[in-house]
Amino acid sequence: MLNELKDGLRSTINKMLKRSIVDERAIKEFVHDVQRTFLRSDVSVKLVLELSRRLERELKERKPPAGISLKEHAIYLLYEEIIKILGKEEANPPRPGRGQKLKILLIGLQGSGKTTAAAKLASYYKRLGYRSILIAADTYRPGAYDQLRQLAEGIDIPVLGGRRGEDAVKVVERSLEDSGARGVDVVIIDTAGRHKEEHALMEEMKEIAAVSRPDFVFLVLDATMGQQAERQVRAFHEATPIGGIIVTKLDSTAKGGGALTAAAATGAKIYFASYGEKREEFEAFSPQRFASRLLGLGDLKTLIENIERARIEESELTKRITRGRFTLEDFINQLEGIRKMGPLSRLLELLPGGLGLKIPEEALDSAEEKLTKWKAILQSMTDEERVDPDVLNSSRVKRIAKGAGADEREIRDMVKAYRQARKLARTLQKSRLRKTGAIGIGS
Ligand SMILES: Nc1nc2c(ncn2[C@@H]2O[C@H](COP(=O)(O)OP(=O)(O)OP(=O)(O)O)[C@@H](O)[C@H]2O)c(=O)[nH]1
Ligand SMILES: [Mg+2]
Repeated sequence: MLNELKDGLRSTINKMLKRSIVDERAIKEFVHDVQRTFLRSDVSVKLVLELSRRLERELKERKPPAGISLKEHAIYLLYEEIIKILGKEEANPPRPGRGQKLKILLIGLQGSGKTTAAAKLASYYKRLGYRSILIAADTYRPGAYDQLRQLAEGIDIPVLGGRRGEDAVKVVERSLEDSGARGVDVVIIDTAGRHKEEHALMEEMKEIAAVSRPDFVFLVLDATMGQQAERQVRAFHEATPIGGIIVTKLDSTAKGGGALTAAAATGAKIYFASYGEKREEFEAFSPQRFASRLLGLGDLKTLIENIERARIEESELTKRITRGRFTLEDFINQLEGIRKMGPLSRLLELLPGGLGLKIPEEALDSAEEKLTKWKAILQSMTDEERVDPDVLNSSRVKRIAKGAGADEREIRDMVKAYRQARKLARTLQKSRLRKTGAIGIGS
């Protein structure tokens, strides 16, 4: 599915990975390639510009975590941006509560794939162990009922509904009554397609929504319409508030990127993606999974996991520092983590608000070099001393030095570096209290 987009993104990535130097020009070219690929997939110019501006800025300002190269980071940032334009959060498809009957209404333009999606949805719920029933409320199109019936037969789902020419609203009312006696968990109502957003047809759809009182309304959206999807989602939403979107035909269009991003841009969530006529070619939609697949996650999985872990470590440390809970032991433990992600001064750069705080360079350098020694020193301290090194006097220092095989001087250096870091932690904490603002690194 979305082969053009996939190919475009992968060749962009491969080009980047092959580079020996990533300079300003390389970044520009990378961003440019990304732009071209998305525009070809009919993603709106506005979204593409937003995405590429953010990508370029992040590439220049955000340093890669330790152990991650600039080009790998570029790919990761692209992954993050794709997730952003796909809707960020994963949508959890509605499920019937205990003893509840979940009523789902499908609406959408003619030929968008409602009937096919209705059967696929029933099959989805069946796999989860729910009993579904389908209601054919399309009384316009000849053979609509039979089409649904045929699709449902393969998955052994009962179909209720009306024949051509009947009043669709009455059909829905009657079928819902019938379904009441059958002890089902999920009722899926397939409606007639609207030619376009015509007033009269939208009115009938409203009426059907009024009598069926659905728990959830899905708009079925044909991906071949590309970025036009945005207008359509808004028009339908005005007539009947939409709970979520099912995007279909992602297999048969080069404009799928446009449809997905335009739909997500309305704020409505995409719940399912359909990429073929077969029942299996339909799945719950996850921006993360989708972005991974587009970029060829097979190769990038470890990279993404590494970066995410590094990000979490950074934000954990920031939290501790800004909370001002920062014992000698924390200090040593965190130095270990800092060593993995680069100098502490880097971490401070990441802090929001441009606090402009700096730990003296020597303190940092010596901390990095002497970390092993310091860990030994820490081992030789009592709990009391670790929590509050202020209790250290010369006889204690002598004792520790002996135990750790260190110079007394080294113990004093360590405590000095710790005090500086603690001071910084307290300053940060105060400034955070003043700002009560966000501290979310990596969020
Ligand atoms: N390639 C492809 N075809 C699909 C997909 N979903 C549906 N179709 C096909 O699109 C055509 C229309 O699908 P329907 O499910 O009948 O669409 P509908 O919205 O119910 O149509 P109306 O009831 O006439 O409004 C059928 O030929 C389906 O097989 C998909 O994800 N990929
Ligand atoms: Mg239909």
